[in-house]
Amino acid sequence: MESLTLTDGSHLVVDALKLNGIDTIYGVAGIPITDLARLAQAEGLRYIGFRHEQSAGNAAAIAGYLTQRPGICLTVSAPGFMNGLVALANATTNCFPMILISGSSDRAIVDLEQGDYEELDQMNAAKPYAKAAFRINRPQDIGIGVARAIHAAVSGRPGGVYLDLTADVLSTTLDGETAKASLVKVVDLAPRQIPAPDSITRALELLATAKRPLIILGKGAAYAQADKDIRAFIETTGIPFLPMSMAKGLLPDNHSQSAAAARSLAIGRADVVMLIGARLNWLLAHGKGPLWSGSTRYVQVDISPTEIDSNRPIAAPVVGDIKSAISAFLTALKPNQIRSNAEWLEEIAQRKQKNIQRMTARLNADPNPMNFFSALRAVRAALDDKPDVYVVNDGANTLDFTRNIVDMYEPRRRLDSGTWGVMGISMGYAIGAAVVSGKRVLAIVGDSAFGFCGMEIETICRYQLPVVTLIFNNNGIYRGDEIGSAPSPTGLFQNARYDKLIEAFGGAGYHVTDTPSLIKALIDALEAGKPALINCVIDPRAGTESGHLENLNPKSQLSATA
Ligand code: ADP
Ligand code: TPW
Ligand code: MG
Repeated sequence: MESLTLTDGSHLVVDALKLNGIDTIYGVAGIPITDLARLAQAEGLRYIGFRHEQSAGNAAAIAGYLTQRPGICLTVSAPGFMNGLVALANATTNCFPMILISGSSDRAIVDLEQGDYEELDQMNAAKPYAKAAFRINRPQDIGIGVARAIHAAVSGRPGGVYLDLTADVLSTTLDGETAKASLVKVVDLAPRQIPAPDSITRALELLATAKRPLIILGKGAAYAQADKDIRAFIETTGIPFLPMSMAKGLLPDNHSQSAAAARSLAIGRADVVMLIGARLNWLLAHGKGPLWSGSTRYVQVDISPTEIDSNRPIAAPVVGDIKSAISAFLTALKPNQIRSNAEWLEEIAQRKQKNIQRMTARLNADPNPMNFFSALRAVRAALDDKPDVYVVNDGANTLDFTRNIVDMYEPRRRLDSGTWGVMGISMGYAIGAAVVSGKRVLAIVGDSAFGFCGMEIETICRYQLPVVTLIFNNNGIYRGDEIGSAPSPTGLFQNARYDKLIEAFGGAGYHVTDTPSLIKALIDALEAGKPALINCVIDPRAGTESGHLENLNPKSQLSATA
């Protein structure tokens, strides 16, 4: 008698991921997914084991952003799942495709709340924070469940998807033939969404009436990988552009049409603004208030129809995927339909020149101790001939100053705290970017921001990833405070030697206090392409509370010490 080959749920999950071209898993092992992780590795998937699920999830999310395929994060039940959930919610908020896969405890016990090991109704806990959440209860449903999760993560507006695998499903066996037949290869991962032709005409007509048009590029535009067409549209129309933080480098920051160094003027004076993959959320002051002229009319290109009219009325919505939309714009654009306005470009150029001069003076000063300007002068110098280095950025003042001072020249090279302004993404994003690209990463992080994920330097050393972490160490959240009788709410350990931490794992630690040493440390570390941590001493008085967001910081009218 011919013996039946048997397989089980864990094998099927690995087969289903492989069949769909997924080659990496980011996770933390334990009951009930240890064997699944081992098996994945044995079957040729790359498994990156982290110290905390939040960083594993952040790595998966940024991998999804960079590759247009869902990044996979694997966690254990209840607490492991909850640790990963912050990253899942952050991915959804930022429109990054990822799938959080967690093992879960016995359904019968969980549903009656009988107190199982790591008991939690994970699927329902995930729902409010995910684009979709599914549970697989039978091994024969693994194929369809994985396919559905992949589609949900990547199609339309990308986001985080939760996939619950019960311990039972992972260990249940079924015969090889049935199992094989149950697998599903996803067809057309992210179907094109071609915008209606009349929406394109309407938008072009509005742009043609503009005296002072402006294009704002968001991370949706960077995600879409339509780099050439976006550049062609901007250069053909001559419209100035402004990149949102993670869209920096989509066109090089030194492009003559970049209005980045004249941001307030460009936004305040523009009469028609074309948003491409950028939301009118808090990062653009909701399109209201003193930054805006009040009479601005908008074109908005976005894949999500419900994004339109979310904050301001949109005169010309273009709903579709950016790649198809920009290609449609280029086809429909008539010669000279939109002609660049020399006066408008000149107005921007003059403001740019003035601001750049002011910035240059600040960058060239040599205060002792260093401030953010003199430290970032070193970063600029070190990155000058290395446009392919990924720059990850996490912190408050550290984030604001780096964004404004460090130019980017290639698309999708800048990865940062994003839509939520969340601290602690840096080590996960740095690992994800290094794993996906094999390229060097420079993570520029505040000392507080580093603390949320710092243990992942062990992960970086264990996998020998080319990640250089640069900590702007000003002894605190926003800045360092004088030590009083008790540590202040925003103060951190004074003069901490973060560089010694990485030495515990064989990485290179640097402790620098002046600009020339910082340039040298950065060049050495980046050229070595090995794990390194540069502890850069910044004047504790240099930062401002809440960075550039002082207006969002409610202050008590009563003195705390009264
Ligand atoms: P930023 O923070 O850079 O301003 P946001 O995250 O606010 O960018 O906006 C990104 C927008 O891009 C979201 O509204 C999302 O729906 C949209 N988007 C993401 N991918 C695509 C795509 N491929 N085509 C069209 N729109 C997209
Ligand atoms: C998950 C609140 C915003 S910025 C910040 C915190 C704690 C730290 C800023 O200090 P850092 O940078 O990193 O040293 P710098 O250069 O200004 O000194 N918890 C989460 N997210 C946020 N945003 C906070 C708390 C916060
Ligand atoms: Mg700090």
